Amino acid sequence: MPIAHPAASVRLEGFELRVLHLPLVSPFTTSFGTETVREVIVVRALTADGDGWGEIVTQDAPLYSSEYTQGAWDVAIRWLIPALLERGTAAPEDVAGVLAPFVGHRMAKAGLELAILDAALRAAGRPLGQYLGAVRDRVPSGVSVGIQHDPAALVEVVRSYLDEGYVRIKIKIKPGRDIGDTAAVRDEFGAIPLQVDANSAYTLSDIDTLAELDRFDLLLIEQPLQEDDIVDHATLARHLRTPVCLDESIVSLKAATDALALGAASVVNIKAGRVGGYLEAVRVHDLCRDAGIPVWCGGMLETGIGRAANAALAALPGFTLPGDVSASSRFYHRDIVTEPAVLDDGHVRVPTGPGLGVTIDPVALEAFTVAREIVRR
Ligand code: OSB
Ligand code: MG
Repeated sequence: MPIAHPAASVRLEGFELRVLHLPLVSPFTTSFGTETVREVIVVRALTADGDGWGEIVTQDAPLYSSEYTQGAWDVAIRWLIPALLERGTAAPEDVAGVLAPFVGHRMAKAGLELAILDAALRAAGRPLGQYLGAVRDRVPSGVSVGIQHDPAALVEVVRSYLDEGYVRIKIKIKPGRDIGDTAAVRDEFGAIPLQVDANSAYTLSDIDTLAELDRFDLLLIEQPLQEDDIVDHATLARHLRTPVCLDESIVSLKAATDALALGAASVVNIKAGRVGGYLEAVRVHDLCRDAGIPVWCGGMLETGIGRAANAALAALPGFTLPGDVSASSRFYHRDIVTEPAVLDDGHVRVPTGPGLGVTIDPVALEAFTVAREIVRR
């Protein structure tokens, strides 16, 4: 369902942007590289109705998507924030339209929209989950496991997450680290809910290798081919028994519509940053729900800000598969909110306080800040 009750406008006074460097508890390796520190942009909307917080989920380098920290920082300060401040007063539902003339930069737009959404909902005393249409008070928690030194090491890392209670395991794969890694996890743990994520590391010429994954009864294979390979994903899907799920390719409601029409995905990963905001994410959810396509909530190693918002989103009725909504401790020793997401019986709670329902820890925020800028009207 579309947003049932729109939020009231807030009177924008400015935005504070910060680049944060958060050390990861362990390196995170995907087909596109290894991260040891999470670089992320935190947004604070300064309004006459109170502050709101958002997160721009870009990474330092444009390897997962074309967006990256310095690009998002520049476009936000040079173009997006001035357009919003020029307007002066904005409801969360207005933000995408105000920013629509600027092509792309969806993660930057999403972070600004979230900050305005948080400010508006806090002012109205409304929780984000309720606003988005959440139907659950907690969401099943999956974990995304990076590529390890070897399959034996992967098995031990997976074991520790299963022991913590995660209800679904996703392992990253790449050419040469696919069949062996998947077999090792399947052989060790039997019929656990298991899926793989290739982050665009393959081409259609790898179809025989990808078909070998069919024997592992995976929940899905996520984004085997490149972002704009919609037709090739449809071709691949016809040759695999494993359901094909798209992540990188689903950059908007339109992209999702086209992918479903072509049969390129039988499952969709929804990330608010990738589609330009939580409101567009709800629209993708609604589309997939109407089409009978299961969705799940992806992650971008969010801080407590984005993690709270993801838990709210993942509580919508079409999110029928466990998402990458892990406990904060899966990535961080110390979060920037005072109530980091925790794992309880394999689930993460949907915050119930106004807006995001989390409180920023100003000391932690300051400790991780490496750059800060304020833009006022
Ligand atoms: O492909 O889902 C992905 C992290 C960064 C960029 C892309 C991806 C990921 C993850 C981590 O898999 C998911 C999480 O935040 O738990
Ligand atoms: Mg992915």
